[in-house]
Amino acid sequence: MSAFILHHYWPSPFAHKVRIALNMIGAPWTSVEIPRVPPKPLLMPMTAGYRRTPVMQVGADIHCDTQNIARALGEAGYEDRLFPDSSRGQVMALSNWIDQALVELAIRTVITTAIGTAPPEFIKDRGDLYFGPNWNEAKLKADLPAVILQLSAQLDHAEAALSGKTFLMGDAPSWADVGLAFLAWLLRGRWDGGAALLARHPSIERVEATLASNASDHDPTITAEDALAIARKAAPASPTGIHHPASELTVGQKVVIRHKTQSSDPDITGKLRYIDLTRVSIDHESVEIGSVAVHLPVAGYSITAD
Ligand SMILES: N[C@@H](CCC(=O)N[C@@H](CS)C(=O)NCC(=O)O)C(=O)O
Repeated sequence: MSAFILHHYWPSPFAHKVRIALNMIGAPWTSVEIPRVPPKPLLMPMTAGYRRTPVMQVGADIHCDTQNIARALGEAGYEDRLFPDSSRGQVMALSNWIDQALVELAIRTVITTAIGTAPPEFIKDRGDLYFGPNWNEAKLKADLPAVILQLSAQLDHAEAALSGKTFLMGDAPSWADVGLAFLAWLLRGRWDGGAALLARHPSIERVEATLASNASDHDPTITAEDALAIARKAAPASPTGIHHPASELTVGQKVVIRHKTQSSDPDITGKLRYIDLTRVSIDHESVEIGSVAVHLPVAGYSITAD
């Protein structure tokens, strides 16, 4: 069984981002399927409150958020394949732009057009997660034409960024191209206007076609109970310490980590284990698994003393 255990469900776009990346870099991975909406009783004991998908487990180290998962894969020996020619800074900047500008608009489009067909509790869960406390279905629908205009403008920038190149960084694919590939997969698969919009962006379609194939190949699936047992038997292997010049926090201090945007995400709490410029880690204990280390990116989250 591979070291990388991906907790995910197949329709999850952000999980698909990691599946495409694992395939692109040739890293074997093991699949654990989790529920699409809470409760997630066999996942949450491991994540200190983080509820989103995907989560990547390596023994008793639990990596949350795809931004941090990319870093974990880089540290596991895949840096050059994710960030060719030492391009990590550029690639992460591009990838964050793809997630925050393009994927956000794509999710808005997909959820808005799913109103009336997807189960109401799913729409409610995702609305509260993505659109803040005051969203409503009528406003989402009224905003849709303007959202699609924004989306096509941002897609045009991405298409232009690929002009004369095979991939965003040149000849080799990177984590940023993975961002475009999962975005295209989401638009094509979940919105009936997606294929027509993508057809106007042939370079993005080419990146999608190159990277998205075989993204489901993985080592045999294990159960969530097996994954919990693996965490229970292991000890966190990640470092400890304060490596952020501006942080006044201390190792062992209780901290709360919150999504920076307004959302229904629960707080993530634990004892600070490690922080540097881009990653924060906490120690977390639960009766089900004992001690694990939970890792998140710094960008996009507020980290404060509890
Ligand atoms: N910034 C996060 C976003 C993850 C995210 O929003 N994932 C969606 C699924 S694609 C999610 O968590 N939906 C709610 C859920 O699975 O409970 C990341 O990069 O991992």
